[in-house]
Amino acid sequence: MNVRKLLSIVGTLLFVAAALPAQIKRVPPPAPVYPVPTVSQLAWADMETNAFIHFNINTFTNKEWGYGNESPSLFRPTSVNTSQWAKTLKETGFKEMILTCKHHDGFCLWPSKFTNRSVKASPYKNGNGDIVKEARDAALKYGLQFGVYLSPWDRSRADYGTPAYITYYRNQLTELFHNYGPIFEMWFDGANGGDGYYGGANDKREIDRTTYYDWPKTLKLVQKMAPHVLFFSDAGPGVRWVGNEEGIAGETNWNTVTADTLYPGKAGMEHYLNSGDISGKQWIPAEVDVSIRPGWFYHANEDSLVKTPEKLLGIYLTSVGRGSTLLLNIPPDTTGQFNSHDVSALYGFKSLLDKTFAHNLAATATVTADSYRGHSNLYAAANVNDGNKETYWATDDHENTGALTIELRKKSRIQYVIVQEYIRLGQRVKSFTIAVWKDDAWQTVAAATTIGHKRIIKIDPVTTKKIRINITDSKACPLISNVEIY
Ligand code: FUL
Repeated sequence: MNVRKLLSIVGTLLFVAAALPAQIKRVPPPAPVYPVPTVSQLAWADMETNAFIHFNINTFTNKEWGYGNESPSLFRPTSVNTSQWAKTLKETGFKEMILTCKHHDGFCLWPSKFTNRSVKASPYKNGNGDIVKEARDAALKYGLQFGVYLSPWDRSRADYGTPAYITYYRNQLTELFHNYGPIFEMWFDGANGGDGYYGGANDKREIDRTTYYDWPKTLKLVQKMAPHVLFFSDAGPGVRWVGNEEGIAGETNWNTVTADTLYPGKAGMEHYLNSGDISGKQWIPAEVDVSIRPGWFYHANEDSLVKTPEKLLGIYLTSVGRGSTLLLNIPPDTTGQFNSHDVSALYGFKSLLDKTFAHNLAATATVTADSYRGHSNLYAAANVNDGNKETYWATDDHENTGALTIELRKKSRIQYVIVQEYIRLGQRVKSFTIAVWKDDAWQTVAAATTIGHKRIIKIDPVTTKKIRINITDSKACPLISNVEIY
């Protein structure tokens, strides 16, 4: 072998060696930006649309809040069919069903051994019925998660306001968690209105909401029975209230808050819960609870006021589309089934959703980035349209901005851009813009703040071949797991 040839081989080897490492070498993943979600919180975020079911004596008395003196004999549904609830929910895309096992009036939908104020004192199945069991079984049958709502405020109990009631409340929680699991989510309502029947006292009872319930002890009790259960309350610790009941998460929506700065009635609390806190110390995402009707319980005179599919799509965009999970309430009517008005609104919503997000133009697009982490394919731009939410585009550490360019197969009319962060390693993006290539230039068509689990940006319809997502600020290097375009 002559010297020339040898040098050429050595040169080639050196060139290959220099080019290879970035592709092959395992570039370390980005460090988490704390706090980060738990496994249950991640699963909850992916569920996106869940259902609330308000059903009890109020359904028959046409009230929203029972006073606590209503006779259990009023609870007389004619043809309860929890499979109809679960089947409808499953077919319209819902992933969980949370039932009001006991609302503020104290009537229990299961035959609790700690009170007579329950289905067992009602005409339903001659006192042998158990709606909680029927609902749980139907949820399991249709592959839905099951959640329970047990109102902390009880206007029926003589002992409400004393320590004895807290024992009663904990006994009931134990009963629910022992007999009706697996329970995915536990809903602690913050309402404590004051006046009530209270075993005949007919008075007004104020409790100190920060101390009376001794929540840390109650949560520990439940966690022993169900270690992964998600607790909803105004301030978490699993999921927080979104601060309104209109279906609207903040346009800026951090999954983080500092829960111990919150207390009921604090000025500005609703706003804080709505937007979260960029420097929050805990991961407590907002859940958007809203009813399909004006009220939470069924009232025949609201049949004409059931939200339309278009309205529900709007709510989807301001909840799921702002990085939250939607909890939509559908109240069974006096038969014990979802009313036909609500059922057709749900199917209408589902078909509108399917139609709106039918054909993801990004799936067949070519995506490039101005930079990507360590020049490693592990973090390349192509990860955002590979259909795998576990892979993501990332930039180098300290590179808190970056741009993704999505080139479609052909010029298309677009109206929605969906972006998702890889939140397993924390929520990062503070601001971003969307631009489209039009008239030989990039034109900015939207500017927004947070992304989180999912951000859906609706733009004025435009025909283009190229879309650019510019991350303009982030807490640390941005991690984008998914982009879709419709
Ligand atoms: C509120 C309650 O007072 C309503 O009746 C309903 O249950 C809603 C989900 O939460 O605080």
